[in-house]
Amino acid sequence: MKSKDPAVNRLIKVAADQGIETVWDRYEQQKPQCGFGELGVCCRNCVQGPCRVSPFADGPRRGICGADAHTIVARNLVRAIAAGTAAHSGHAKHLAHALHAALHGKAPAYGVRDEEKLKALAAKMGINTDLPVSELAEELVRLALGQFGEREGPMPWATAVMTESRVEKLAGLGVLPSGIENTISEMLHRTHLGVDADHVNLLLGGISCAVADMAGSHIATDLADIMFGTPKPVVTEANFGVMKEGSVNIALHGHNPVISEVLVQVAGEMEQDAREVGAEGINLVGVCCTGNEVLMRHAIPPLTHSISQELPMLTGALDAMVVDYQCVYPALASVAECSGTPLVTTMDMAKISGAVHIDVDLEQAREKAREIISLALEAFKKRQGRPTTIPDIKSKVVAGFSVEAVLGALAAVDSADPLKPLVDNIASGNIQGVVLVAGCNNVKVPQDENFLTVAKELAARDVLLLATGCGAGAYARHGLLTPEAVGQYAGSGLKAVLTAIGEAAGLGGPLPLILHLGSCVDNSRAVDLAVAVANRLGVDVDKLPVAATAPEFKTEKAIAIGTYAITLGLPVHLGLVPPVLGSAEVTSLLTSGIKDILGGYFIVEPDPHKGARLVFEALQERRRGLGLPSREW
Ligand code: NFS
Ligand code: SF4
Repeated sequence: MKSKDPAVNRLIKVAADQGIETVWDRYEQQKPQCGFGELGVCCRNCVQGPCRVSPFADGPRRGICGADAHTIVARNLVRAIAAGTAAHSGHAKHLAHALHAALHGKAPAYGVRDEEKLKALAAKMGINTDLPVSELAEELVRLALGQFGEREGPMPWATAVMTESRVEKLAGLGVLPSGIENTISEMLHRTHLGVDADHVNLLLGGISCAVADMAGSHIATDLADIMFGTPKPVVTEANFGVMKEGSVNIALHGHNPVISEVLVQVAGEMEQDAREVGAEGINLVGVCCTGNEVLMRHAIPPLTHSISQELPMLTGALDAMVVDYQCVYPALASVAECSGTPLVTTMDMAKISGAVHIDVDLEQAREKAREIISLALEAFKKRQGRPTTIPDIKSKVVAGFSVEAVLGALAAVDSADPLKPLVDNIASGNIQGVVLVAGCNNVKVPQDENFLTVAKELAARDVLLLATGCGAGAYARHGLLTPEAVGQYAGSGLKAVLTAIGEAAGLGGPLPLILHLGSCVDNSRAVDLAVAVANRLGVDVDKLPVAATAPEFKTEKAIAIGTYAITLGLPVHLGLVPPVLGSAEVTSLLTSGIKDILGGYFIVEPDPHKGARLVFEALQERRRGLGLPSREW
């Protein structure tokens, strides 16, 4: 089985019938995958290599330069963290540049849309909030851009978002980053041939880089909220059934809302143009995290996620796939060629050969967006009279749970102390703990299977679930982001709490079973929530019955996020084995030794039932530590 999503399976069959290759075919072609690579013991960091260290006694124990398995595994891991950090923080910097340009009259499509968030954030960062909005935004952007290079003293976007005791702990370990890009650069330096050859020291460097990743992700969330609005609950539908044969269907894919926000604006203005080509209108749909961004702010329906991204074109009804960057499979270009759907790349730093490239620069973003949508209108005209295959499968979705929205709902129960209902219910055991389910789909796992299993197991045991990224996308497509799913899957305690809050907040029923927090940079929202609860209780995050799981992760970004989550003190379950087993020391440090240092640690368990159980047991250990009643699995 390739996917748990019936719509995806139907389109995989269409691909097979048409002889179009997809990610699942290419995975088969790669088998057997290299065992050295899987263990993390392959090194290509210099041209004397590639070297690989053997896990067997009779094979080579060191690379040509003498690096042992521990050094090689640690170097590879740290490089992955650095790459993930570069991706999240590049995304953040792009937003900062857009806001900066807008403030200087050079990006007319952009500006400050959420003054309240701007003021709240400025206050948190120690900026005088009496300034007029434009000056306040200017100050904030300057501070944000100042997080990237080398700076004196720690970064406020790291220290202001953690508990004080966590800041002290990380300072004591010497792992507070001195600037995002400075830290990324240092990790590339340290992993070059002949620099850092102490795996513990390398991992500490990786932890520092992961803190930089958290800061970069946080900047991305914060600036997106300021420029495009802080999400509030929205209701829509997900999965292929949201495509409309008679409309111009445009998929927005990638990560950065800088481009998709303008496409949303301009598409709204081009409805008449669409009707002129015989369409009922323009139907925007989302893929991956750009899809999450526009879902959260504009209720744009999420179509599909991660490994199934090639399939929308096979419906014969997609009129453009517009991509920005990250997690965009190069394979899209070949499918575009077969299907005739224009694939449009929009950023000079992320082109795909075979795609149409229209650089959506800040100065002319609206004009470029018009050009892109016009291409889609042309494609719509051309496809008239051709058959389409749109799987008629869709689910209701309730999304848009920023921290502000969560606190807003809680405030309906207790306006003086919004966190109290949450904290009280955790203490009483109605809620056993809170688990963030994050990360990607991975072709090695039947799509969504681990997500579904983990959520059902934990919800039935009264665990409050939060989701981001393609994980949230999976839940959207399977109907778990709904109040209806509460009746079906929640344990009695969780059900009572979700119902009480939902009714107090005027929703006329429970909150959804799982709260959709946003894209992967929006894991920063989960950090804020955990830190708020920790501060409210006067303990650090590593004491809370809070954990994370990435049951189908794949990217370097996901590795960076997992590492910052353990750095904040969370147990983090991984549903695939990361490439570290080639070093017993690195493996044992990450899964147990580090617990004594940070409180957080990795739990690696590919079986999702067992993984859920281990996460639940980690929550129970924390409950006992706080003197709260605990439960058996
Ligand atoms: Ni996160 Fe989102 Fe999806 Fe994974 Fe990729 S789209 S940023 S990295 S694959 S969840
Ligand atoms: Fe081999 Fe060392 Fe070069 Fe890596 S850095 S490829 S282990 S010689």
